[in-house]
Amino acid sequence: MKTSSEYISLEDKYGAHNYHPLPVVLAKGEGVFVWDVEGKRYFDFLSSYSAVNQGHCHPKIVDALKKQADVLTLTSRAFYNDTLGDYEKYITEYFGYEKVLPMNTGAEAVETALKLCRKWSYQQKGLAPDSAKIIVCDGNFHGRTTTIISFSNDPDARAEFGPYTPGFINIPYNDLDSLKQALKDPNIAGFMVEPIQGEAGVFVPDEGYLKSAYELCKQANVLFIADEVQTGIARTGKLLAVDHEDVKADILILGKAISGGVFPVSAVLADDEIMMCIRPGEHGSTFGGNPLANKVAIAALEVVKDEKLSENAERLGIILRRELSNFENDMITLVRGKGLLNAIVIKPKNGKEAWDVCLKLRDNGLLAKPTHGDIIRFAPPLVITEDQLMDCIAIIKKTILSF
Ligand code: IF1
Repeated sequence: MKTSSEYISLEDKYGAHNYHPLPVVLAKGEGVFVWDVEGKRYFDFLSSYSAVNQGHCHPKIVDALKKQADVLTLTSRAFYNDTLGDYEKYITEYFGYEKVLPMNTGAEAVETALKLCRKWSYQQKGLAPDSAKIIVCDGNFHGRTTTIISFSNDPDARAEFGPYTPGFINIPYNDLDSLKQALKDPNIAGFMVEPIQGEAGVFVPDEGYLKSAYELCKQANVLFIADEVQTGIARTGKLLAVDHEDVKADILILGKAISGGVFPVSAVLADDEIMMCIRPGEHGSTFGGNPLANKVAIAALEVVKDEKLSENAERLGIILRRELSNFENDMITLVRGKGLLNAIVIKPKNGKEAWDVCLKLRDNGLLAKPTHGDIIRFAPPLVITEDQLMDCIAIIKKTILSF
């Protein structure tokens, strides 16, 4: 058994330096807890960026993986298999769409949605070839492919990866006038938006923004595309974040917790008029819709319902934001979020900033990570109990007061 620092050195020497992880080496996960190689236990307040909403190593989901792994793991889509049809029926009924296109990562699902939207605009809206434009928001994060970072305005995500894919229009987030303006362009095919901007720092748009944006798109015959990779699967206190405003996206993008963090699974859902624009041989993926993914996703989605994770996230999120908003201190300048997708903004003190707070939280048994310098995301697994949440709030308060 190596020490934490030995594991860190291995990654430093042999792994690409495309991340700057918090210095902690994890070896075990169960529910809301993770343990490091020295056996120290932590509350996981990142949930692998909202991929383990059901808690680490949920027994029902792991069991589904184990069972299928002994039978049939991959057929490719060159042949049918006895798990895909059942999964497709289950997930389309679960979210209320006619069809699903199964992929593996969130970025692949976003790319699929963009391609689908463009196809629809040529076949159904009648746009001239190669003229389709898709509106996106400043501060977006939709993944790391070259097309997706082409419309990012985060220099870290974008710099030196050019040349960039054309056909995208950026507008400010949470700004209906700019959307109205952009929709005057007759070549708009779609509007893709995160119902809450995660990476930007958990920006919750004004009440009614999503509903109004949806209606503006309808009037302009433009597809409303919801990227719920991070906000979906009960994270914000409803099954989908768009459910808070009774919006049904034309194209729904899911990932992360659709598998409970047990296996890479993503999905694009739409009704036939849109989904049937892609014909055999025009899109796909070796692992998309594989038997392991299908069984794991069914189990993970059943857990969301069986364990009432949306209700739990709604109720405990209110407690978390109330406790942190009422907490007298001079470092937390803002608390925001919805359900159990929350963030605090840290004002540096004596040269100590969000990163230092996260190091101290780690020492005190809670793992979180800063995003964009001064923002710390608080997103525990949705299986957390009220008592555990109160313990975490005590750790956060104790940590902040220690500066
Ligand atoms: C990283 C955070 C970043 C996403 C939304 C698509 C994807 C993501 C709304 C792509 C992925 C991950 C990627 C990971 C860190 C994390 C993240 F917002 F969740 F914190 F980066 F912004 N749509 N988000 O949030 O899904 O291809 O990763 O499966 O790249 O550093 P993916």
